[in-house]
Amino acid sequence: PTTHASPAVSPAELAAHAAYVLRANDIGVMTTASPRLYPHLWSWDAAFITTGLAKLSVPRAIVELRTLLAAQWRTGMLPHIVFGPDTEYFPGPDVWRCEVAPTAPAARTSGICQPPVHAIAVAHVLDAGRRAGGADRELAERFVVDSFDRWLAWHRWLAGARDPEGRGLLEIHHGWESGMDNSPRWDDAYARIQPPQPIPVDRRHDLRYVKDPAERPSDTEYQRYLWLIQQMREARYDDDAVRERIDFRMADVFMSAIASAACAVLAELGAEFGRADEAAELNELAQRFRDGVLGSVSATTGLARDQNLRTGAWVDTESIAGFAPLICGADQPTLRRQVELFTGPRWCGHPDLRRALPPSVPPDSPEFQPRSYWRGPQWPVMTWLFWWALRRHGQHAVADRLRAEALDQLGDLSFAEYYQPLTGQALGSSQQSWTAAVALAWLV
Ligand code: 2M8
Repeated sequence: PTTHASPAVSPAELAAHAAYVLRANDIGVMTTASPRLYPHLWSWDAAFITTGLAKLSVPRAIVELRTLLAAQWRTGMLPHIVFGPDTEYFPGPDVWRCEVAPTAPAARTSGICQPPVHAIAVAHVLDAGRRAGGADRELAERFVVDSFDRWLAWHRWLAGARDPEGRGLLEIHHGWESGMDNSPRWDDAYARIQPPQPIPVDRRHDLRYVKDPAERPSDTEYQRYLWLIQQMREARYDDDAVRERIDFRMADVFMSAIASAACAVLAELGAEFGRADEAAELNELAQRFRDGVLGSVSATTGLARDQNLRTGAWVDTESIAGFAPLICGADQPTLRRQVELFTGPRWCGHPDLRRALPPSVPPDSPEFQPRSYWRGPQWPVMTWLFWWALRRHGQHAVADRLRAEALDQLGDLSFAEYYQPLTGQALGSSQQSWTAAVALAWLV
């Protein structure tokens, strides 16, 4: 197959282009996830975007997080989408109709959440503020103090509403909550869902902007996505009622690992800013989620697993989520085995890969589809998250290699949403904000 080489661009040039993308996608108090495909603020995108923005302007980075916080639900939930002034997108506010929920905020939002990477972004803002010094430092420190209780409420909501029995694994009620919408991780659970009546999907907005439908989820998948929204809406987005009646209840191991890491980071901030009790509580949560993740690891494959809470079955489908222990940290033997697998010939070291970066599904897996979204492509934002976590757990050599390969991938200057892993072709949306943001986070 043709491989797509990146022209040699200097780090300064790459950073300048990335900054341009973020500025171009800035519509005032939010940075759209991408210019046309995703013209609103997405929760975990906003966090990654903030780590990049912090390198350009600490005040602007804080604005991004404040916009998200202003849309926090009264329960503590941070919604997965905060809609901007332009309503073009499907499903938009008219489908979610969150006003049926007494706990919804004044802002127009979706009624589900996404992985809680935000505390990691807050730490990056603080770090950038301190590096810059002066007014930026003051602003960043004040932001941590002012917003601490909001992040705490978010983490407490996750623990209470999504892990009520304290098992250490967070449950999700929609594949969109995982951020890995059509990952084969969810295939079996979705296959069991039969909407009682046909649901029209003729308003699909994504297919107007991604030309090859094979790069996006199918209509059948969208029908199930919409059916779940309908179930949540009928339960008025009440956490207990949704948990009882929703057809999709999955313990998401990757989200749990992110929650563990984020609780640990927020605990560090709490300890530093005089919130010792809350820091202790957060450290306990970090440990609880880490235990949950490590308890899911298959002795046979060495990969962490999701669990279907409707059937009790563990999901053995291979995906990048299997490396959740690298995100939350693990005991030495587990960490060693995970690093070996991650860098080995089925994953980053697969001989057919254009670049040694983690594919969302490994090429030898029967579910692998190299052009389809979360079913195979490489995602620069995921590479960044693994890079950040690997460094945190002392795996500097592996992290350095990821960074070098990823910067080479980004040298095509398309800032693609995802890349075909065998050829290196840019896919999905171009000018994707979180892709530009991680370039800045790496370079500046
Ligand atoms: C993708 O998800 C949205 C739905 O939330 C979509 O396909 O319309 C996912 O990649 C998700 O992780 C991401 O946050 C979002 C915006 O980049 O796009």
